[in-house]
Amino acid sequence: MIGNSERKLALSNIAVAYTAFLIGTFCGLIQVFMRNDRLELPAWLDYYQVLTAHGVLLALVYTTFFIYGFLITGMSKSLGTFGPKVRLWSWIGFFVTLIGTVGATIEIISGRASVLYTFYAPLKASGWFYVDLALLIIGTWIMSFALIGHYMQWRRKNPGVLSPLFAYMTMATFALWIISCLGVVAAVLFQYIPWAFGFVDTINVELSRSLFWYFGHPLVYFWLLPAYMAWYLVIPKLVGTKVFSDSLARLSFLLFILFSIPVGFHHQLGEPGVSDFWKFLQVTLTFMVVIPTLMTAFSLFAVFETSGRQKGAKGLFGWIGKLPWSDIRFTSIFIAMAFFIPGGAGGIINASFQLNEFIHNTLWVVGHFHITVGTPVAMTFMGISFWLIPYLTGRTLGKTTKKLAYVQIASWSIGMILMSSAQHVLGLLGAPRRTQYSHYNDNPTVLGWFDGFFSNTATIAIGGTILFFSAMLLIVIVLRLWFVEPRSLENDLYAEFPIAESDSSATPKWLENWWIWIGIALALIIIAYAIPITHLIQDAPPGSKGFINW
Ligand code: HAS
Repeated sequence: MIGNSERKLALSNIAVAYTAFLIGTFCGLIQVFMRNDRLELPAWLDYYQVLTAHGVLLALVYTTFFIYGFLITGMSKSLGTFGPKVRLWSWIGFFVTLIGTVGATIEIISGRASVLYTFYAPLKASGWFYVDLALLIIGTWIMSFALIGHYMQWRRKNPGVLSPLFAYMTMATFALWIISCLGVVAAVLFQYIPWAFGFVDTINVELSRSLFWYFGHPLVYFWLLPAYMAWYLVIPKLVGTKVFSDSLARLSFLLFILFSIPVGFHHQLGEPGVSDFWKFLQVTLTFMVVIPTLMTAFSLFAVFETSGRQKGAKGLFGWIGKLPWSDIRFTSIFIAMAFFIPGGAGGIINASFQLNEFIHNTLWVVGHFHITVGTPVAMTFMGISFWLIPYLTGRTLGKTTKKLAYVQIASWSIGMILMSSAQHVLGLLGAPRRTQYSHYNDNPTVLGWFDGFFSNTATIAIGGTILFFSAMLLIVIVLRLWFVEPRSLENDLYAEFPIAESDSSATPKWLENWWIWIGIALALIIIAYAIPITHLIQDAPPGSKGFINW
């Protein structure tokens, strides 16, 4: 069992995560009905307010706090109890992140920051919203540096030894997070805050978006990598085998540090101000990110097959029947992984220069992120919650809760298939995103969008409602695991932290020489960004005044 302070810290992070999840999913329910013109909100609440709350609370707040809850537990489990300094700074980081989160949420709910989670200029929020965002990021940095300190202490005590895989992956995730946040921190401190408080009149819009996406794309891998940690480390344990290859796992995380940052322009392919060459270069690097992803898929299939064959599976696919389907911790994460196959394929379509013209700013992209962050990542976090909360509260996952968990995972999958398929199809037909419902004066083409099996108003609403039901079920499960379930007994399967063995005896030591990898990452970032960012500053068009929609 981990130290008491770490336990409380991890539980505090998870509590904030699920509070954000509760409010965020409720906003999602309101949204599906509004988008279908089936719901009229009271005068004090509008669509963009709800959409901003939904995006920020689920994509940023739920994920971030859950990730820290998971990583704090895993770091304590794999490297030992935190020292007093690490403990103190982790708590300080937690509170700073929390203050930023609460402040930003108040600004959004009070209608002073209806700028969506990408807070694109020239839409302008109140200055305090940006201050709160800065606090949120600084808080996560403090927590990250506290854990980095814990890791460094361990390395000092164990010279020349490779760190446990969980700790290594955590460090790679933080390297990615800290480097990528530099872009958004620069934009918030030097562009948004002076502009929103009226110290300057205008903002360089394209520069602010480029700095945002410098951060925004690695952000999606900051969500994904902790899910990958569960895929690499928890899944082999649950199927009764080892990590397929320690060096492959480490290398794939390193490749994410290298290739996930210098690629932000693939979110701006339709925007002026950046020449085709730089967009092309970053699109090429985007495709490099697919390599560690496919290495992960390969390694997982190898784990499944090895475990199946050990249990006597025959034939090409006999191993499928040998997987532990009656273990919800496994089944939930397996389904999450399966969703990443169409999710990732959609990403490759998005990143293809010409196809991006077709899908950019349509509902297709909304469909894409619901089957990437909304399922592979979120459902992996749900699967982790089924054992992490019992592990931290000292309770067990009882029979009734286990049944509820199966219903929850099944309903999330069905709801997501319905809603995201409808969003993909509607996007292909031309339905825009980031806009409130519009019937475009009943234009026949627009009405035709809603004639299909998937692409009709009912599908999104039914899918969204099932998702909301599933989300509420998850809250019930979380509460049961926290307060209601019986205390776990010794050797209780559902109250352990499952980490598979990883044989690092043949792993090259240079894989843990962070300076080399961070150096290469910075070199790639300079190659991909230095010249276009200089152009955006030197040849900047007149800046834009802010637009306030409240
Ligand atoms: Fe994306 C837009 C490109 C992955 C999230 N993406 C977004 C947005 C979000 C998001 C939130 O190039 C919207 C941002 C906004 O508001 O404007 N995305 C990619 C590419 C990948 C990718 C190339 N995205 C993600 C992940 C996300 C995420 C992961 C969240 C966690 N995305 C884009 C582009 C845009 C974009 C453009 C901008 C669109 C526009 O114009 O606005 C790649 O990383 C994907 C690689 C993945 C694969 C899949 C491998 C499969 C695996 C599963 C193995 C399964 C097993 C289970 C073993 C190639 C690893 C077996 C199961 C059985 C059933 C057998």
